[in-house]
Amino acid sequence: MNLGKNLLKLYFIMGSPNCKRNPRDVLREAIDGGVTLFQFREKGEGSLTGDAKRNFARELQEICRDHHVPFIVNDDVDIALQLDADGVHIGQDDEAIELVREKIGSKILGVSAHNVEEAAEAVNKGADYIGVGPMFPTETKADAREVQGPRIIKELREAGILLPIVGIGGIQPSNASEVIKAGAEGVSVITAISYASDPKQSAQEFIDRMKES
Ligand code: 3NM
Repeated sequence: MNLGKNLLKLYFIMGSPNCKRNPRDVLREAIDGGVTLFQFREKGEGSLTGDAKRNFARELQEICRDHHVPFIVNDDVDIALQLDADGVHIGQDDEAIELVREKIGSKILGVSAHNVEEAAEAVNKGADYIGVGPMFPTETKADAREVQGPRIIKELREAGILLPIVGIGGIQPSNASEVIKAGAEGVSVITAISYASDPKQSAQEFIDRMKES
């Protein structure tokens, strides 16, 4: 799928463990503030499984639909297909890229990549965008790799990787423009929005700060 120019700009990721308030309200408010794409990522302590996970995903999908925000599922290709989600995001340890592409057809496919080799493989195997991180220190992903900084995005661009890129990990309104300046189309954010006392205001601040870059 050809991603629209600004679709990746403010890519919000969230699951129930990332919220201190009702996740449905958090998502609605974040979308009101300008989130352009949403990823359902139900991982970590206390995360839902089975039917509860699927039903929760469906509720969040409906909120996205009502606001015309694409809904992407992290890792779980089965749920993505069952719900007819707009896409799937996979990491390096998940199912093979080409297999997922075969299963999801023309839906959006995102792949996490950490270096030129992984990025080139994602390009060759049909990813629509790559997620690159961690940009900055993060406590949200227990097994996050060493901080790479926005410099890695510049390196990928210099190596000829043309696919859309989103940076991830520790991104705040104050450092988002560094990620864009390095060559990314957008930023992926969990806690800077999901834990914000005012998710709408946080999302708006991201959008405003990135206009400056
Ligand atoms: N992936 P926050 S870092 C889900 O480096 C995820 O690939 C990362 O959460 C990677 O915005 C990360 O709260 C967590 O730092 C991002």
